[in-house]
Amino acid sequence: MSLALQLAEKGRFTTHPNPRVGCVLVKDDQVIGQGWHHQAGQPHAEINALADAKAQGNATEGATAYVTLEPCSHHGRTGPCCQALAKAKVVRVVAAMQDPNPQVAGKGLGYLQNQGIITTSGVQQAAARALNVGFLSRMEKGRPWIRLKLAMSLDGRTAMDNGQSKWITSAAARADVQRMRAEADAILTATGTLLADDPKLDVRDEGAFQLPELHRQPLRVIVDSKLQTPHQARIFESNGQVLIASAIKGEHPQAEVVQLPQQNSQRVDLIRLMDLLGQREINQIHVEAGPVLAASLLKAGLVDELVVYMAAKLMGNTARGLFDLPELQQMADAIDLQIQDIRAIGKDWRITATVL
Ligand code: AOF
Ligand code: ZN
Repeated sequence: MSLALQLAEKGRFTTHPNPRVGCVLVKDDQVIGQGWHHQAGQPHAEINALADAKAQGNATEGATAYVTLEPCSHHGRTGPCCQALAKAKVVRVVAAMQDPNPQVAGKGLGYLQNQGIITTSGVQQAAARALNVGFLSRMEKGRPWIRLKLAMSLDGRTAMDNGQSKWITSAAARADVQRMRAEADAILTATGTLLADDPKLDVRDEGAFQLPELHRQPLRVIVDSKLQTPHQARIFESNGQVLIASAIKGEHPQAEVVQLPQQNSQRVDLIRLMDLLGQREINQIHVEAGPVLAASLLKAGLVDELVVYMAAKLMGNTARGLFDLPELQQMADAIDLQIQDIRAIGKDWRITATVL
């Protein structure tokens, strides 16, 4: 299963909107075939592993299949993997987890059992879930998994009072951010950030980060309540689509505009936006925005993971903080986080945390 998880990992940047899945076929204690899912529309991991065994001249009869996700039972873009495994006469299927996709959910394993195949589920489940946080969030909650990326000085500042913020972190941290953008299906920002920094918010080779093969530009989503995104903004320069979420009705020459006003306010309803993105098969969102959108997402319970790069700089008391949360007055109001990981990235530190 560890090998199957490593194979699944190879699809990290390319399987969208499908999950990342790996499969290993074992017979007489030997690996006889390996495969992973590369891209939606292409064969699933199991089919690739069976083809690999065949290409090597290995008979699959009597083999055990280790799969990081329950084999599918539906006719989607491709045929059902559970049937292919049964046809290949495997005798045992070990899955890391059930597929939460309602089209499959238990039916794949059920089919295999009916064919007399021994099944096990739940082996290395935590690792398998971690690999597909986005797909699981969309299937289980109907909305994408959201990661908020921030950069700050040692004294917790994210921009000078005049708005300057280039650059707080080093080139190594910026290359790390490219990798995170690349694994997301969509990048979310706000007009304030476009007006202040005019970022491209695309995925590109940067430093040690090289664009993965088969990669496509993520959808860029702009929260733009008053429809102020400039027609010439650099976000429109790269390939890939841009979606503007606005509180007012209107059009934009460079992007699709959806009107999603919050009740009794001039702002965009972020929960409805996430539901819409879930319907559009967006699994994972990467947010790069300023303190206003960061705070709104946090308050709406829409931050699944916070990634903060901390640079060894002091920016002083007139510089701006990470979250615009003026309503926090008492220590009792403080928002508690749980740190999941801290590591050095070049000269900077990267802190990964979740909201408690
Ligand atoms: C598997 N093995 O490698 C993957 C699975 O549209 P399709 O035909 O590609 O089906 C996509 C669905 O199949 C996806 O939503 C998920 O439930 C499952 N993905 N299943 O047996 C795989 N990628
Ligand atoms: Zn399948």
